[in-house]
Amino acid sequence: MSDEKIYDVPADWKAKAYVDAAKYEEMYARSIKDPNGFWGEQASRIDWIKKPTKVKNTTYDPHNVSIKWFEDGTLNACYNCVDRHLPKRAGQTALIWEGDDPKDDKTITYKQLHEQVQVFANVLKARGVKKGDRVTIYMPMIAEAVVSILACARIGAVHSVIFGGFSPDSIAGRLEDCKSTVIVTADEGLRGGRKVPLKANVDAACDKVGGVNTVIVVRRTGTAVNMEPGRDFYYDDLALTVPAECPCEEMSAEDPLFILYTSGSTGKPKGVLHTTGGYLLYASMTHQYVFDYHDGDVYWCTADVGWVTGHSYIIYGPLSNGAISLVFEGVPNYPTTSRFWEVCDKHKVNIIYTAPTAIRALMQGGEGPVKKTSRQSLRLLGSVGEPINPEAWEWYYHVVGDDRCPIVDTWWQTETGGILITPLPGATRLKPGSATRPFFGVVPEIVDAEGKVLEGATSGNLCIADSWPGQMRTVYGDHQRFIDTYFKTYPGKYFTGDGCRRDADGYYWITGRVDDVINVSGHRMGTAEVESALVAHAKVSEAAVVGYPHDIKGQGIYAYVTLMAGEKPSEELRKELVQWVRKEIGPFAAPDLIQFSPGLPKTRSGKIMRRILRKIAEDEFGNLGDTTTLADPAVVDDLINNRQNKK
Ligand code: 6R9
Repeated sequence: MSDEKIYDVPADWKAKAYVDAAKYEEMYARSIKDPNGFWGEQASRIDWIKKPTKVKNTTYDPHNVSIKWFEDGTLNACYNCVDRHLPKRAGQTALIWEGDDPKDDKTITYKQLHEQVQVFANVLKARGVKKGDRVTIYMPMIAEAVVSILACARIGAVHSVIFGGFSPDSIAGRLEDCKSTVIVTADEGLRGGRKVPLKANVDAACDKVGGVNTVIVVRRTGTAVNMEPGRDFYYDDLALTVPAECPCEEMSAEDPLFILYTSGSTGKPKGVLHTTGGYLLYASMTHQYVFDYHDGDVYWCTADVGWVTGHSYIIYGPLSNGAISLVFEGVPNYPTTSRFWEVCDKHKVNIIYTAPTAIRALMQGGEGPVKKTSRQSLRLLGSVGEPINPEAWEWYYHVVGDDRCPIVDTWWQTETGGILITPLPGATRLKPGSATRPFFGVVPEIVDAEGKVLEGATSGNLCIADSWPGQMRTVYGDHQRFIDTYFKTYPGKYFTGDGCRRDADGYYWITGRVDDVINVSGHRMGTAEVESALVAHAKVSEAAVVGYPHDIKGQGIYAYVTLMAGEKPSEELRKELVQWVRKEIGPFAAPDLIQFSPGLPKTRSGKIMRRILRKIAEDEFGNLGDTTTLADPAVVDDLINNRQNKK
């Protein structure tokens, strides 16, 4: 078993990292034994307006889940990411922006960031935004995305960032849920040489929901877009009309910082709510220790700011640490598949943090496009978003890292705010494919289906026994849904939705979701969302969606579709349905395979048996388990005979 393959901590890492193996054990033990003492001390890593005297006040009691950290402290997150660095590093680069076109780049110092954020904050204020108001941000990967997010934090507005790949319908649903009246967007985005009609998507979303009174448009491509008089304003016009200075709002540690929508097994995406103090402290601390970030290091997280990884590890973690954070507008294979490594050489990147799906896609192009670049500046490689298969891990390690750079495979979720299970590069021996050990303060537990805690080497469902500062506080506007989703399955514990194995060395191996969430190229979505998009099509009567193993995407989307009476399956209809889902949710949710099936396997009470559909999609139909409870067992033969070819 590949369990036995172990990479030792390199000697130079042991010597110079913040934490070596002995220190990890000592700090971890302390963090568990005395969370109040441990986190109380850590609180001083951020600047408070009023220092907290209380540390942890949390309960997972399913009748009354309540999570508060540092509740009597006050602070401002933007101040921590920008203003507090000015005395020492006003002239230091805060952001390196690398455009989609390799000829486009710029740097922004902390002083410039300070100036730009204040102007943006004043623009928001001038449009009536106040503390506690929700501001929706639908932006490409340009510096103004970061600036607008920090501007919200500065004035105490709650940002809700929507990934630029989402459709007008998805934007509309999120606008409606958080009732935001102000949207920040750009005329168009630019990715891989292609234009993304961001403003047009916002217009279409606004046509579906009322209530938006301001759309602020940053010029990216300069193309002419529809501008609704009285509602739509170009950012650069508004910026000319406001003062240069804007003070930071004093926020309570438990005041909301942002909402980020994420998919679960049922229903509409949930508005995951993060608050200010605990989140910021946790993002900052994990960024420093997991990436062993030292002053002057050039750090690059390739995620989009529309996902939690962008929030915590492009913006709040690195900037609170005074880091140099690279923001990349493009994609790994444009103009060529050497792009990632060329960016590393161009900006002398020391730490790169990316997703297994990108690694697997680049692997297909072989070593050539990597080896023609130097990559000498790289010291540490990171992975996030989905399990990294050992083959991809080894390729990342040997081909990209030239056997020189440790890999930190970081497991966490939108809900967790920051990294929970991860190696620390100076402390942890690495096993390819394992996220290894818990971060400070984190107590993973593996439970069986009945909730019994399993000890030692075992596998089951992954829970976390107690709270950590970066944890989400509620589902926006629906605390009961928060409780039902995360604290009811295994009362008294936070249930992650992931399956997990622990080996004899106490290493954790995340095996993927055990609920109806799929992870396609690191994009998390509920199968129910894709199903409801499909059944919204006039010709579809019923749909069931499952994931299946996909060489590059990790999981692909397999849809079983039953048509309305009288409709005939055809290639055209297949294409039409794929286009339909792209339009309804976004391009990343388009089914890879559609199987037209006259019926779906259902129990006599009418429940679709997804277990069977999953097995057929995985080509494991020799082993379907018990099918005797099916209303019509003959359906299964038809499904097997007409299954879609993966190649
Ligand atoms: C940060 C992020 C969360 C889900 C999570 C799990 C999967 C993330 C992983 C990983 C194995 C890792 N996941 N990191 N699985 N190893 N290192 O991705 O948040 O988009 O909310 O997704 O992603 O299944 O439950 P999010």
